[in-house]
Amino acid sequence: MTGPICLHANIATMQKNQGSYGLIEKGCVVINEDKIVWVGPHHELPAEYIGVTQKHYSDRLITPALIDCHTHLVYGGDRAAEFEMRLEGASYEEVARAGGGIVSTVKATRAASEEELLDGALKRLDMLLADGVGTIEVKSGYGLDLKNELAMLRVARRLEKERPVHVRTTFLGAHALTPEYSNRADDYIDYVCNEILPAAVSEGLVDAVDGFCEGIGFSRKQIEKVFNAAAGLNLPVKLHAEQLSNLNGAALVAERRGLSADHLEYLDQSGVDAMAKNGTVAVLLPGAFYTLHETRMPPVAALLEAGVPIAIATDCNPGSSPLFSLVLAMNMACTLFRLTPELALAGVTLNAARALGLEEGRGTIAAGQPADLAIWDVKMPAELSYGIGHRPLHARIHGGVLV
Ligand code: DI6
Ligand code: FE
Repeated sequence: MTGPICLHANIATMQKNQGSYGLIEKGCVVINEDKIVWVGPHHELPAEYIGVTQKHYSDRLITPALIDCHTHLVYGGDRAAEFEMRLEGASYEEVARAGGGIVSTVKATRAASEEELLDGALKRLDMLLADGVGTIEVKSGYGLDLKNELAMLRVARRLEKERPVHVRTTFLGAHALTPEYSNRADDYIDYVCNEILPAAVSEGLVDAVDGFCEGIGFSRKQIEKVFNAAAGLNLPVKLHAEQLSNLNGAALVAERRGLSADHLEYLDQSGVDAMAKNGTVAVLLPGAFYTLHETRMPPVAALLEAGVPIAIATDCNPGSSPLFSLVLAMNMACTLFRLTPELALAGVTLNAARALGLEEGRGTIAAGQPADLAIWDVKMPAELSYGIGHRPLHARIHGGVLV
């Protein structure tokens, strides 16, 4: 790239204390190499940027590139047959207890080569990128032994080399119990803590540690052990909590000053308070709510009242959320959970950045931030959440490069 470039458009900076969406109508964002160097109204453009290359997007909208902060993108096989079973009346838990569900994806994942896993993940990633995503979190959790958990994480890391995207990896060894360990959940947790996690960390494959705290997953006590292991390795934690029942998982992860508690349909006020006190982000996953015909709403009003930041993600996975569009997740968050479009956009930008433990300011358009931007074929930010099944992305800028 040769010198600064000035982009003209409507700009949703998402900077706090700048009014709704931090919106600047007829604004300019100046990028130089891979950084944003200036943003503001075009009539305030500093003299030094008047002579540089100008690009006019006229009425289009520029936002920070989107961040999908909760996905299970790497997996083998699919679960279309389970989809049919559930439509005939079986519940997600019944399918899981009958050996389907997560464990069936574990079988297919173990049977796949790393190249096959990569090919499948790239297909899904391309759909998310076409939707303006520039940063994605990817969890392990379908390998559930040393060899296959590491393979999943390696594939997740390779995505960053194959496509213009930032990848954060999360270790989810405590996702489900495989047949080798049936009735030996504590032994499996020891294996996770003493062998799989340390091996993944020593290969540099782990940015955070997650677990599934649930009747069909692991107990609080077991998750505590995993969190202790994470703390011993200086890794931040997050948790699938209160998705199908209330085991007080959100309070557990909050008390560990965790990055996020995710799902949260069954969260109660004490969980909300613990999250507020510790700055733990609530990651809401409307794709799973929708797919599982859930009727219990996450306590959005209580979260907002307590000042808990809310993020929105696809939870892209073959079972509970085969959702490949973060823009559609924004629409679902508005219609199903009654978020405002502004909260939905904050949920896939600055609050998603926070759920990943990224530096302060990530997910906003501000001087000094990376030049990771989405340029949309809409005039105003509410339009992003408004459409159902639309593809409003015009182009994306990643590290200062138009992609
Ligand atoms: N909750 C979820 O939504 C995913 N994992 C979890 O603990 C779903 C995983 C799956 O059904 O494959
Ligand atoms: Fe999940």
